[in-house]
Amino acid sequence: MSRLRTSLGLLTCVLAACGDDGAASGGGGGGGNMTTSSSLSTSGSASVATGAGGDDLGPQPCALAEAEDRTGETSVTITSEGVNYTPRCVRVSAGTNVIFLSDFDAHPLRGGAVVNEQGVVDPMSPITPQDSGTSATFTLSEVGEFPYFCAFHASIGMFGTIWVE
Ligand SMILES: [Cu+2]
Repeated sequence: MSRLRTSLGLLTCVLAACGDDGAASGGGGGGGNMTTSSSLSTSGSASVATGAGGDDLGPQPCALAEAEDRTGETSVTITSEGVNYTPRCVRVSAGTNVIFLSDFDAHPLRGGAVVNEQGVVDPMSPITPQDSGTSATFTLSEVGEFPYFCAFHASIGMFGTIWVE
């Protein structure tokens, strides 16, 4: 992974002829990462990269601190609106029925994390793939962190995380 990122960063530097101030850019590890991320976006989809400007990191994963606290409820509903889930980041109690309401034809649901703006299916996730219908209920009995995403729109931020406590 790190080797891939490094080589991509170097490649970008060669193409962009950005080696002029080697000392300054060498010190900025963060700058290197942003360059890499930007080059990945460009190769993946030009439209997503358009106007990225300083926002090269793309949609951010959920943080536990920002998750909506829905613990203590027997059922919690996550609704998709456009290319967003609401609530996107949520904490629930073990044993909760988490209900996804969505159009799974247009927004196929997957359990797994989004890495470098790409969804990676976790075959062990209790959030099993949904490709049709408009409602799916998952009883989340295992404590843990369960990310999920839309197979079509993960790269533009249609993903979230359920923490089961
Ligand atoms: Cu979607």
